[in-house]
Amino acid sequence: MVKKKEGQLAATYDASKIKILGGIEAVRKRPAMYIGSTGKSGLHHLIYEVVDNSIDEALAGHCDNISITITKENSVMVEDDGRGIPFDKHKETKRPAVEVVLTTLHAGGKFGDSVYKVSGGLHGVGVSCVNALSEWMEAEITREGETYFQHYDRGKPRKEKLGPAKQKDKRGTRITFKPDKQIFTETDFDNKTVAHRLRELAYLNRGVKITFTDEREKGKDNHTQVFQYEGGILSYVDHLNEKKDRLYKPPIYFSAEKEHICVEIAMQHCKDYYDENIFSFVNCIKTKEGGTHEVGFKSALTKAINSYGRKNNLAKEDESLSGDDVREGLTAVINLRIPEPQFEGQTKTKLGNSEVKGLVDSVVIDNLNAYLDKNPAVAKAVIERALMAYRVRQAARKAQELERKKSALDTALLPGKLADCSESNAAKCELFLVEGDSAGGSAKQGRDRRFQAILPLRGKILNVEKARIDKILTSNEIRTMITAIGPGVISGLSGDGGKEELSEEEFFKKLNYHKVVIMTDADVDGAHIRTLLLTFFFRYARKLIEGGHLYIAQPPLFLVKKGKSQEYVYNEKQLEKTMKKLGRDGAHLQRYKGLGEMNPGQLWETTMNPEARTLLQVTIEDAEDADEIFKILMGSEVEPRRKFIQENAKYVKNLDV
Ligand code: 0RA
Repeated sequence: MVKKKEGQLAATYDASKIKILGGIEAVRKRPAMYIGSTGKSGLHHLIYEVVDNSIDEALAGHCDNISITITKENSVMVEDDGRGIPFDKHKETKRPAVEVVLTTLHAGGKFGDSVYKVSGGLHGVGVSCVNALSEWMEAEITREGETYFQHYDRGKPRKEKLGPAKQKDKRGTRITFKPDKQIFTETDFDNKTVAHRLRELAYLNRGVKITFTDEREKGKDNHTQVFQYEGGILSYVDHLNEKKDRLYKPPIYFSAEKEHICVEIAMQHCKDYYDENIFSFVNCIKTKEGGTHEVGFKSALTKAINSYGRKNNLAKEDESLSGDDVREGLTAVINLRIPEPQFEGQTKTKLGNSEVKGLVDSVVIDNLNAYLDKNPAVAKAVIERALMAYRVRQAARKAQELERKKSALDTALLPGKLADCSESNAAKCELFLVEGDSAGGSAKQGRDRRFQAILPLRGKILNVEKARIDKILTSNEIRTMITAIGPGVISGLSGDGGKEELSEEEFFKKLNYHKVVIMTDADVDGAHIRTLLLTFFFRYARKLIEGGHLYIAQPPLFLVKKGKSQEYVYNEKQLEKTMKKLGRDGAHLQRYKGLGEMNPGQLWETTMNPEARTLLQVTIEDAEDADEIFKILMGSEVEPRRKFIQENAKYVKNLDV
């Protein structure tokens, strides 16, 4: 018997408890199965999981404030002013309900009374998982004049305390936890990542006040950030388009509820901007891979605009606007709440529910028709903008057809400047995109011609952010490059990176080289060309990046010689080390400014030889962040652009290949 201390409840471990602990062991044994990874993304997932529960309480209308605090020791406190998780005795286990919630697998996912809970997929694994993966967790709940406290070690309840509440009318839930170093390879939270998600949640849940405090950032302006948006996703679109020239203000907004599904959409077209940015969410989860809600939205948008154009004689009978035309320059946020979402796709971020397509389609048609009828000036501007896109696209298509006819005669179709490799298996092949003819020459001589192909690029390629589609297609450098890599990989002529158009499998078949390596000089010009290439691939061949096929070569910055020994050095830090190792006296330092300064042998040895080189693999963090950065890069302000180019690390992570 456990002796019952004053103010403490006895912990009795009956059969059901053993089952519960079994659940926790399962989570600790295979954490990635529950939270995706044990790296940074899994770590952040812990916070989101806990915050989601408070968001649910807010959605149910019982809570207005949520605060999240990261402490100096990287523990996290999430507090809300909701009803408080009940702590009365659970019937079966005779334990406080909150303990059952925090220690039982999957009990957590359904303990709120909100119907919009996520079953499986990314979220909804339950706070019990967070508990299981934390060195410790503490819950403090105040409701009905009482405060209940419980401490857990690695998911196991240790001590608890029940007493009168300090403040009479106070209520709410506070969960504090410290991620377990035994589980996570990374335990430092990233301020920006967390802030980004919390801001997103605040946009998606109109009015909720989310206060984010990072105690590690004392004295800095991001120490405390408050996110609260009375306009919800309308404010979100406003924010996304902040720096752009808008076609109309404010954004178009509408919402509807049908068959327990809530649809909310905000959208706005921009003038001098040719891409489309559609961000969709289902139960606060970003559906990066799109799905039936996006399909419904897109088809309705095309229909509504075409029918308005015809009805009002704004477009000719034979001018049928395509989806790409009506979405050019569009920013839209789609926010869906649905009782039983089905998530599909590689990253489980594609909505699969088939009934949603027609539902969203009809909501958009009805609301957009009404909006356009009421706002003829906006309607006219939207149609004219789409017509312009239509005409440009027609012209581009014609140019492309002509081109195709011409090149049909030229069977090889390979650009003359390409020095191809002999290997025919694309999986083994590498294509180096090299800046300048002289470096291209060295690379051609230095390479292993069995599997390495070289394509020299002259000067700066087109700035794709500002150029229109017809120009992009007719740019020589881009065309040559597309032909070499495989014409079929370019699918994002709508500017969405080809999200819908090609399956993974089809894409692979069309790729002539499974590694495409950007090799530019280690100076500002080189960085600029690299950025231009990244922009191009991001916009028009995003799958190349997503599939991990795009790399950046790392040429050395210095050669240090002393006596008979010599060493290549790739960064300043390494230089420091090398100088220490070899000794400064009599050391000779050669700085490489360009690839052209190296002879073919050196280029092979330092930058191209798979045994010795370091390649940086290009990754996409997030389309929205990327959009932001490209805007800075290509925008008219020079200073932020220069700064970014100098830092230039956002898209690449270090990877030894
Ligand atoms: C179920 C019932 C009730 C509250 C909650 C769940 C609840 C859960 C969480 C998780 C984080 N914050 C929360 N706040 C509340 C209470 C039902 C009632 O009082 O009648």
